[in-house]
Amino acid sequence: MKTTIKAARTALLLDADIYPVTCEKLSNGRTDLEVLDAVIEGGARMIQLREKDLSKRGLYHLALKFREVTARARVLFIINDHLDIALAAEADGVHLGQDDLPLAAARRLAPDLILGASTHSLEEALRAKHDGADYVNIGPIFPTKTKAGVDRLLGPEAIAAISPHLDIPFTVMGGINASNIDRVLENGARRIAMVSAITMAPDIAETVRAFRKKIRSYSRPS
Ligand code: 3NM
Repeated sequence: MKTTIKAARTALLLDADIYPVTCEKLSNGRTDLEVLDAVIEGGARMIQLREKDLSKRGLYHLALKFREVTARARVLFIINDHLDIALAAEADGVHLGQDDLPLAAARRLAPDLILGASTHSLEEALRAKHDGADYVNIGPIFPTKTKAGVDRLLGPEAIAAISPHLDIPFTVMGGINASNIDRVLENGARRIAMVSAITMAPDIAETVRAFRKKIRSYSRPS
């Protein structure tokens, strides 16, 4: 049977453990492309290009380069916020916040893309699923300086409370690092999205390798 493009993308999503998210200004002088190379070297199977300060044109050109590298490495490539850029650059998916294009509209325009949604409660997560999300991110789990205005912390226990009600993959995010990753894993998370704990690391590839090993030391979700 011929594998559809959506099925191939979903298989990569299911395989992902660590989910690095870019932020060039938090990358200790390294470019997003250098960070990309390093996370791939460390074994990441999924990456999100998230650059809030770039022009749309600039983001599009960067996305083309990300597409080239991620296609070669067979890494799932998601773009934050911009469905049009995701389609134009032939990314694998788009990640949408609560104030972005509604998921249902994105789904109508892009049946083959992986749609991810930022959610901050069970209600938002269930609505996102209903509206066509392939995965949801649950956050913020811990305090983070990376994103302004996310001050209603969920805490790691929220993962155990929310996840039994979800039958789609979920990622967790917000302030997760080497000192607290066990607490999200103990509460059932198996796909972990991170900005600064990866982008600020002195040795990004080694850091990703260590996080992946840690995640994989817990059992995979059924
Ligand atoms: N979204 P760090 S928390 C981009 O909860 C983002 O929706 C969040 O960065 C949410 O890993 C967050 O450096 C920032 O804490 C995550």
